[in-house]
Amino acid sequence: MFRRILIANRGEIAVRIARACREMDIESVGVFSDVDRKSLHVRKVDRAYHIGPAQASESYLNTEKILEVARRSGAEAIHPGYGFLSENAQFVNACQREGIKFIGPSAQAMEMMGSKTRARQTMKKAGVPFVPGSEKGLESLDRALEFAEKIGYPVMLKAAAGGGGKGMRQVRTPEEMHSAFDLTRSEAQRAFGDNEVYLEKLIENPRHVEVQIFADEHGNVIYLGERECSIQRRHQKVLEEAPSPIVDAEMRRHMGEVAVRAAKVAHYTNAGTVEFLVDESRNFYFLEMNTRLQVEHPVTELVTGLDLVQMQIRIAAGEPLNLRQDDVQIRGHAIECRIYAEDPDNNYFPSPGRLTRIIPPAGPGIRRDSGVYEGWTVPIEYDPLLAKLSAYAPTRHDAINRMRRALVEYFVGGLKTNISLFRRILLHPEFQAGTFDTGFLDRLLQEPRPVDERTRRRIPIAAIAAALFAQVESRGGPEISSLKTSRNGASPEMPKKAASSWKQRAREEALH
Ligand code: MV4
Repeated sequence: MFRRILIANRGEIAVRIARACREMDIESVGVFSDVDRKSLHVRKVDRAYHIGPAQASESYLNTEKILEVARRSGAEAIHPGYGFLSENAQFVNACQREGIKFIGPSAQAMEMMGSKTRARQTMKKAGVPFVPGSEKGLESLDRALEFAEKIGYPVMLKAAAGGGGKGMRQVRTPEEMHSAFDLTRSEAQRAFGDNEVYLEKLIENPRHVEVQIFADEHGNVIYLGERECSIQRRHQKVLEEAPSPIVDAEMRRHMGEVAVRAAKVAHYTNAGTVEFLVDESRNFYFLEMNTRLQVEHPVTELVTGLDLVQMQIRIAAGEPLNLRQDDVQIRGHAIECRIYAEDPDNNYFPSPGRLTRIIPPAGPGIRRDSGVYEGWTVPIEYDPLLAKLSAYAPTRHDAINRMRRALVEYFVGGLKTNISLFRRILLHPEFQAGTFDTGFLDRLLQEPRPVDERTRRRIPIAAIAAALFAQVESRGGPEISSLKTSRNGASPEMPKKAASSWKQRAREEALH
């Protein structure tokens, strides 16, 4: 087993990996940029190294700096987390040249999955169902028109180097194809440095269901069930659950076996996720494979009882999987909410700032994977994910109610969060029935925001309290001003007018 692992990431996922390391008695080495000097992950690792300015290209994406820290710290392996260098095949090769183990798949498997056309050709060989369309790139508009005619409109034009929703476009008529072809091609060139595009039949109102697989370096591959990820917006997942409400035991086995076949044909190793689109008749199609540990891995951990990060580390160290497919059991139901510093009144725009107060939920069946702490300032430079809140219960119904309870308990002060959005999702009849698709959240956000009766009654009270607070604060009352100075670390000032401070105090008491 490794003695020391470098965590090439930040925030909640770096904290998550440090936790696995500590449980395995492995030393963890962290890295941080200028704005992450006081980040939670820096406090959770055994030691941490400064790697440069906030801009990711100069720090978390800087291969040379990361490898230099690995050498200097004596780390034997690197865990990339998600994002940043996690799906960079060149980085995997660079690690190998340095004799440092990359905790993830090989560069070859990563490259193959990075090209959607190569992945489709491989899946075809393995008999994995994928969305009907072209397996090769389309070099000209004429070929695209010809092919679209063959599979029938509407179609989806996609960049071969794309993924996660980038570089794709619906095309509903031959007329639309003319502009769409050139646009998608030049977008792909700009975004990925590769203008290869291909066609797929458009699946209308699909669901996004993904299967977690694990492959060791001895040819053993298992699946750990699926995650339902259709609650998303602009290709950013917002809420995930396991198992999927539309997948029964038979479909689970079928999808799982297909996912294992996909991994085997790609000579895949370590943790991977096979993404499927599910159509309205519950047919499923291979979409792409994510070659990393995913944000939403906790829901799989909750329903399987396994530690996915520990499994990744064991596999990277050359150990065989210590469980067979028959040992994997899906038990209960888990839901994860991604708590972001976002402003619901400003189209969920990032709302970073100082966290003046955090009162976290806890109690039965609640798990919180947080990357922040009270008093810390959320930097504007990165994804403003504060925490992932997960609820686990025997049934989906219980998990929904447990999550609702936890969200009521959760208090985050100092910045805006998307917590209120989850109340709406969890109470929505379509969500509760489990009949939603990938368009659900956009439709929900079109609806006017409901104000429930309890909130409505509190609006005048809140307005009066806010007016009084503003009044007290503008007068620089002693209670408030001493709070302010002590917060800044200076010694509190003595109240200037002792007599009026009693009046002030009395008014504040009355407010309670
Ligand atoms: C599709 C599709 C419909 N038909 N492909 C979006 C993310 C990328 N991984 C693939 N995506 C889609 N591909 C065909 N042939 C619809 C989507 C899609 C989607 C997929 C998964 C989750 C959310 C989505 C939201 C919009 C579109």
